[in-house]
Amino acid sequence: MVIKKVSLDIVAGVTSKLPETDMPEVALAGRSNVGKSSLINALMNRKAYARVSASPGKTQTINYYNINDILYLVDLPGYGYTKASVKVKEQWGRMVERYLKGSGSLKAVFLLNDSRHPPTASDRQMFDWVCRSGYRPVVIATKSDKLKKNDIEKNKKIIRQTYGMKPDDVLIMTSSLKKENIEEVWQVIESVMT
Ligand SMILES: Nc1nc2c(ncn2[C@@H]2O[C@H](COP(=O)(O)OP(=O)(O)OP(=O)(O)O)[C@@H](O)[C@H]2O)c(=O)[nH]1
Ligand SMILES: [Mg+2]
Repeated sequence: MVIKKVSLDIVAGVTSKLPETDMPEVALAGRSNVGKSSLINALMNRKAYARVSASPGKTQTINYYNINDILYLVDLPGYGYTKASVKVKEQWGRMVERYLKGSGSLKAVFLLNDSRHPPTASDRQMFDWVCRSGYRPVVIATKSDKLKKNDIEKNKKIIRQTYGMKPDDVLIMTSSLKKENIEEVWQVIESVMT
């Protein structure tokens, strides 16, 4: 995708009504600090348009990034932030559930997973949630620059097994820092847009 124009069009808070958009949406879900905002920046070919957290749990809103007026990349707030209060966690769950159930334009949900670690219980819950909502799971493993070459295939296998992914389910190892496999992620986005 040649990026001609990006803009943060909509910021939806925990209690706000979610917008009905007229462009396809691809959402990114994952634990706090996994690298969602960084991946969005890499996809948009911008250094720091989406806010990257120094401290986890920064993105507490659903942010809609308009790409070339043809697509929204939707940055969902991170889950699994242990320091968040029970109330915040509940609000998070309700907001994301509302989004997954309610968005008429949602085409795919990308599940981001740190490439160094096997999926956690909350990752697996999110994975099941996405599948049950009728979406094909697409797993994006992040921060692959932190892995030794030898561990790439090994960790891919562990992630696949832990989620119970089917052989034709997509898993892409990425590094937003090194811009690795970002084009592959774009190919998946483009394949689900129509
Ligand atoms: N080495 C490396 N670090 C990364 C990569 N992607 C993200 N990070 C770092 O991981 C931290 C979290 O990144 P974010 O993109 O803010 O993560 P997030 O998932 O948006 O976090 P929340 O908004 O809190 O849910 C930051 O310090 C990033 O610089 C990557 O590909 N490689
Ligand atoms: Mg973020």
